[in-house]
Order: sequence, then C-alpha cells, then structure tokens
Amino acid sequence: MNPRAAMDCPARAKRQSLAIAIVATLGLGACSYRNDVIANGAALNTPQACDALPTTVALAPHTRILAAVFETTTPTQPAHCRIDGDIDSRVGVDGQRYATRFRLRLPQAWNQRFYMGGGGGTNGVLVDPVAVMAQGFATIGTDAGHDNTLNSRPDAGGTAAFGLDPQARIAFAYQSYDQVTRVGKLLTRAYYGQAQRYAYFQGCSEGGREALLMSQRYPEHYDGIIAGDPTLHLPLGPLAGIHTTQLFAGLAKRLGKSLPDGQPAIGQSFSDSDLLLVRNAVLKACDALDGLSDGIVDNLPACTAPRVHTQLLTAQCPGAKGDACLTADQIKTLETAYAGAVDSKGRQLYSDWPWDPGMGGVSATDKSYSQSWRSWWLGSSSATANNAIKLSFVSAISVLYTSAPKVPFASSDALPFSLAYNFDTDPAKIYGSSAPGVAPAYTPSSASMYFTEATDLSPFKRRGGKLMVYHGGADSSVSLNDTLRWYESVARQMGGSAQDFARMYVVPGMNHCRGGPATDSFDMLPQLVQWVEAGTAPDSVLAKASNPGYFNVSARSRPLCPHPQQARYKGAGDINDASNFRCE
Ligand SMILES: [Ca+2]
Repeated sequence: MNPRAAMDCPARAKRQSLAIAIVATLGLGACSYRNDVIANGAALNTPQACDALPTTVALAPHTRILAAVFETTTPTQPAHCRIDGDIDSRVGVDGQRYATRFRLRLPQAWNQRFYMGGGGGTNGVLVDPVAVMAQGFATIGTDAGHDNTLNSRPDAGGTAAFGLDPQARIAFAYQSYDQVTRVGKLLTRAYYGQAQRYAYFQGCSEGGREALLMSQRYPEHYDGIIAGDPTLHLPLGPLAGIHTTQLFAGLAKRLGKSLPDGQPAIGQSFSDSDLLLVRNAVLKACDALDGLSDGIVDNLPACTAPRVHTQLLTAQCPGAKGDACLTADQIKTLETAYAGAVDSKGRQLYSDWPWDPGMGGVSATDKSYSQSWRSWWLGSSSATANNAIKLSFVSAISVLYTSAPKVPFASSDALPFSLAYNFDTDPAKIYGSSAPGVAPAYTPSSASMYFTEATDLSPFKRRGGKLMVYHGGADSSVSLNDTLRWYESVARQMGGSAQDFARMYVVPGMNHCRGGPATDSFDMLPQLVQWVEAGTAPDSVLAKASNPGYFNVSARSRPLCPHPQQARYKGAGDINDASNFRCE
C-alpha cells in the first residue's frame, strides 16, 4: 500500500454509515471527502447551508455567530464556509469590553479532520491557520479572550492590560481554548452533517503551552497534539528575562557602555565578535561530542558548563579587552546567566540554559536576527535605545502574572522595573493570590493558572492521543532544559518511557520556534496524522535549514530524533544530507 495514501486518508475502519464519496484531492495529495446531501433532504456543505448556519444551529449560552460567509476559491484558499463568532461578550471589572473571538473555516473538500492552531506571546490576535485549511482540515483559532487592538493600554502594560480583569486572565490561561474547541466541533458537525473523525492541535511558544494544556487539562478534545517550544512555566519566562537583564545591565555599566540617555547599553555588553568567540568556544568544547565537527552540537546533555568553561578561559583576555578576547567579567556574567535565575540564597527560580552554540554570531543585520539569542537577551549592539525582546515582556510580570496587578506601567518602565526587581520577595506575587476580601479578587494565583507542567498524561494516552513536542537548543525565550526535565518526568510517571504516545524532539541550534544556525524548517503534522490514524510512530522527522548561508548549515537537512536519541553521522556521504544520519 502506498504509505502516502495511508497517511493522508482517514482510516476506512472508522467510517460511519453515511454515504461518502471521494470527490477531489487538494493540497499535498490529501484525500478529501464530501457529503452533499444527507438525511431530511437538507443540503449541507453548500453556500446556502453556510449562510443559514446562524439560524440552524443551537449554540451554548453566551455564544454568538457574528458572520457566516461562503468564500469562493482563490489562488491561496479553497472554497469554504467562514464563520466568525464570539463567546462571553461582557464588560470587565476594568470597564473594558471583552469577548473570546473565534474564526472557523470549513472547506468544501473536507478531509474529515478538525484542527486548532495555538497563539503566541500573550495572544489577543485572532489565530487563523488558513494554510492548514487549504490542506482540507476544518480549522479554528481564537484570540483567547481579549483583543490587542481594543484592550491595549499604554499606561497599563500595553497588550498585557487585560491582566486587570480577573476573568480575562482565566480566559487566556485555559478557558477560551476549551470553549472554542467545543463550539468549533459543534459547528463542524452541523455543517457537514457528521463529526470530525480526528482532531488536532498545534502551536509553538504560548501556542505550545496551549497544546500541552490540551493534553493535560482537556484530554478529551484532541487525538493528536504538537507542542513547540512550550512556555510551560509561562510567568517565569519574563522572570528569567529580568534576571539576565540585571546581569547584562550590570556588565554594561562595568564595561563603561552607556546610551545617550544614560541607561546601561545592554546590547553592547557583548559585541558581535564577542558572541562569535563564545560560539567558537562552545563548538570547541562540544561540537565533536556527537562524532562530527559540523557546527551543530547534537549531544547537548554532554555539553556541560565545566566543559564549556575550560574553553571560554582560553578566550579570556590576558590583558586589556580587545576584539579577539573576552574579559573575565564577561565570562563570569555569561556563565551566571546560563545557570538560570536564583534568589540571594541560591535557590533556583527558573531553569538553567543549555550551552548551544546557536547563541553566537548573529548581528542586527542578519535575516535571522529577530529570532536570535542577541535579539532576545541583549538587543542590538548598535541601537540607541535598549531593545532586547525580553524587556517587552516585563510589563506582563507587573500587570498580568502577579496578584494583584501593579499599574501604572508604561513601556519606559520596563528597564527600571527590571533593575529594581527583588528575587527574594517579588516572585512570591506569581505564586500568591490577592488578599481575601479585597475586590476584585485575583485568584487563583498565576502559577496555578498558567503553569502547564502536569506529568500524568494517562487520560490523554487512554483515549489514544499522540503528542509530539519539539524545542530549540538555542531557544532564548524558554529554556530547552525546562521542557526536557518536564518530559523526563512524564516518562518516569508513565512507567519509564512515554515513547508509545509522547515524543520530544530537540532541534540543535534553533532559537525560539525558528531561526538560528539550525535545521529549523520542518512539518510534524503529516507524521502526527500518520501516528494517530495508522499507528505509525514518528521515529525521526526530516528537517531542513531555512537560513542558507548562515555559518556552515546552508542547504543542510538532518533528522530530528526522539529524545533521548540524537542524530549521528553514519560515517560516509554528504554531511548536509539527512539520509547519511541516523537516530541513536
Ligand atoms: Ca557536531
């Protein structure tokens, strides 16, 4: 049997008694099924049925269809019924109007699968995975209960301002994804006259957290889930950023680097050539540990801090700072940052970070800059204002991730707030609720709402669910090590191994969801479908470099391997060709 056909067509055994005709193929060779007419003589899956949906479907209370429009075929999208709606439209305690918006797209040539795409950052943007719909999936996305174009407030943390409304916090944390899944499945069933055969969820970053949430809190919803670079301890990402900002701002001061406004020039605490020195030290320490010196460190667990330290010392300036060496202060500060956020007694507040060589060598002019270690932790070395991405998430700590929220908070407050943050006393506000009897109540705590770290995935496994997790080695937003520790806890909890239903793939060199000197371009969805519907487990995932010319990874392909396996060169053939590697 053609394995492609098995992958793309829903299993015959699961077909219902409805007359089903294969009418067309679309996109990547996907089989598409359509039911034009079924019981009661009602025409379904037609422009007329799309227009009529608002009057023919009984929705849950406080759920509205705002538009049902049949969109005809264009070069970028197939013919489909688009439904826009919202849930729980209301005025929050802060006087702002909130609603959980959703957009559902129902293609005429439906492959009988339902798909939800995850969000990013603190959401507030309507997720709309059109490209997946074009492959035949019924797709849905949400803004998670607030709208950045309506609810942002410059004096209250910008897009984090919805943190002033306790209910909006809950919608963003977990409630909206459950509600939107339910209404999406209901409308899908009404439109096609049958339920989806399989349901999938995919997301990266905050969307990766939502993906894990579905496997942990709502295991009944999805058969297959892909979680990329998940923010599984969401509030601790900004906390980790405050930790590194304090360190690098201090370093910049000691190096005498300041901006015209007097602020420490964080972006200048390491020059581009300094970071290249760090990258080269890491490569010297760890590149060959996987048996091949190729600019990629596959054996990250063996790339320990002491091993890297030895090589960093060889790059230390014997005297004055020059372009070809690092100061002892730079090395020590960097190592302190990589060890992770701690309080004054050395208690770990957030994970350490792996020594992946992807942290080095990207300048502000590189096309991969926006997803680079420098852009997240330091910011540009030539900017006239501090612009590390980490600074842009600080407002969320003040307004969204602590109880009770602290306002006013303007964007210019990010650096002073970070420098004044007390790691002995302030983190407790993430783990605590606001005082009882004081209105409004900000409960439960951010930690209990946003942490997505459950390790007992039995309900998801029992329903036949399959989970694929991936994470970049050089992710400078969320530490790979944090996700690896969680995954290994899952494996222990599930009897020593989770390979039969949950696999995790490390992407060496990749930054947050993409970018970096890495094979960062891959699509796990076809293999997840194959795993869920045909039982074929994904033993490796083909990945390609999306940054041609970036160091020595141009035009390179590699297998991504299920942890704890790693990619190993077979010893012969082109090192840029994935077929010359195996997982072991
Ligand atoms: Ca290597």
